[in-house]
Amino acid sequence: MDLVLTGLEAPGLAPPSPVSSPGDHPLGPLVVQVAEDGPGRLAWSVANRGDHPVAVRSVRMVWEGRSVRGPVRLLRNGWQSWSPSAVATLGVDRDPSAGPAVPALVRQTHHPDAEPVTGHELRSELVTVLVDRDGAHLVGFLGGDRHDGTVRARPGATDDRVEVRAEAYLGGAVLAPGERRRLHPVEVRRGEPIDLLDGWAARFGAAAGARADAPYQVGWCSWYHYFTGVTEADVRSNLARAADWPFEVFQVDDGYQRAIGDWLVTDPSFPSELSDLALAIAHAGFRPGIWTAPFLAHPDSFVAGQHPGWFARWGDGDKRLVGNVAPHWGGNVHVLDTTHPEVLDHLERTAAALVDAGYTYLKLDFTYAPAIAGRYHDPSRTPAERVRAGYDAVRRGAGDDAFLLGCGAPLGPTVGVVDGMRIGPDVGPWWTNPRAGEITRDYAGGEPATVNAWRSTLVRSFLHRRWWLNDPDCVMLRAEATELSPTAARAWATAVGASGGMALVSDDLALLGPDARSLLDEVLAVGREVDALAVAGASVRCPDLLERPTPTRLECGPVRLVADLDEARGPLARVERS
Ligand code: 9PG
Repeated sequence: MDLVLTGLEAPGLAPPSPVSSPGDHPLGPLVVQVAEDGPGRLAWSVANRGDHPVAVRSVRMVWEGRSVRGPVRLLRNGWQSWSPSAVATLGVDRDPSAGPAVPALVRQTHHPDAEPVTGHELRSELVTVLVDRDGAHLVGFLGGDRHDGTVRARPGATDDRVEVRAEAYLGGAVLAPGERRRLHPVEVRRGEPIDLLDGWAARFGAAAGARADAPYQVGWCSWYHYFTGVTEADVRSNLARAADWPFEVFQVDDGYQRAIGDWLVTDPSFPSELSDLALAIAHAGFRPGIWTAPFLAHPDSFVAGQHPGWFARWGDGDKRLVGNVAPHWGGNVHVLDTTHPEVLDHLERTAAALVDAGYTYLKLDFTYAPAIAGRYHDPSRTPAERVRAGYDAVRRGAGDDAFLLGCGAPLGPTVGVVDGMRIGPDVGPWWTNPRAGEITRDYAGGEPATVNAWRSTLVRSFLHRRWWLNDPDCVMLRAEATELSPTAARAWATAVGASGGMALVSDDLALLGPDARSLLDEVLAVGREVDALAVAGASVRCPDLLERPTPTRLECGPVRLVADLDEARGPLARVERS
């Protein structure tokens, strides 16, 4: 296929405009400037050329794919940590938003633009690779902190055509008269799919000032055994058994806090001061880590009671914007307005207080929330800028030495702020979820299930040490109090090792015997080896990324993950060496 630039679009503001060359192109009240910026790379900007403020939803470059020798397969990269990521086929698969009865909040949680897609259009965030029988093209943005970047592809008017759009999503950000915004450059390149992705990730990471040099992380996390029922006694009993384990981080997850939003006040199940618990963790020889969902607050939290003006709104009235509907948190939680200076100050002070209390590893969760469309204090900010502003405030408060782990996070805006990133959905003490899709419908691939974490760990392996340390999510090694079979638990742990990513154990250590320990030792040996190769510049690649809906292979240097995910028998995986 040949990709030919054919047009520019500003949906809702102007009719599509044909374009074949760089230059200044009027588009309704806007002018879009396109310039060649090195081989296979277009720089662009958008300006408001009128006398009135203009709310800009998105600006798009359009390519026509000609002489296509289909079928066309493409990578669908999800928007945030948990969003499903896998191969799809144009003309066959549908965007999950096009499916039946998807709740709005599910769409808002998995795309910068929650509007459902129509027809056979498919979306991928930040980057895609399109493959036909002639070869592969990459279309990718080289940055993500000014705006989201969505690649949209759809079948063309004839079988030998496709349409590809690179959409700078500004989410209705208001441009003042005369104001110009630089947009993230877009790369269009030909090559081998995995090489293309690897090179793109490296260039993106370098341009975004990625923090990709933290040490390999090994630790313990409370979530996947105790969930919200965790108590201080549970944490302390695991701490008492941890001395013989090779952990560096000991991380308390959701459940210690009085309410979502009140991160410095503990629930009665955690009677000690947060700083006393951190001291106990540090005395045991570990780095204290703690979970927060910094941009959310429950209506009953102190922060919501004291600062009713700190929330994003929706509609015309005073209703607070909902960021998540979580039964385990007692209903709706609301989105803090990260364009409000007082909120940013609060985020900075809260992060500083947690670090002062001893927690130098912060897991920052549900951080997609300020990207949700709503009414914000500063309407000139894009959704990506709202997320980035919140992260920057946390980083200011936590300081340069803190380890920040993004989670539930849009990937683009957070490169350069976080040290680690959850790059997939939650694992769970189960391989598949028998009730998958009951609420989330065609987004079932983003729900908590170990197979879903497996898929993203392989598909997004190439981001490791290019943008941050990949966090594939926790390993679970126990043989009781779990629905994971011992072979499935082993298969998952083996993939975590082969990915070179962060390795946190999430079990009640009282349930683990010598077998669990030797499995962990095996996983860490492979993990450290792969991670060291990645630090030295090797890529962690998934050769069957575009070959099957759930890939089975990873390669880095001499290390090869080989798996068989047979449904009936259950997953098997092992590491081989070449
Ligand atoms: C704590 C957990 C863990 C986990 C995170 C994240 O939509 N939901 O109801 C939903 C619940 C939990 C969840 C994601 C979504 O998991 O990924 O590691 O920290 O929060 O609540």
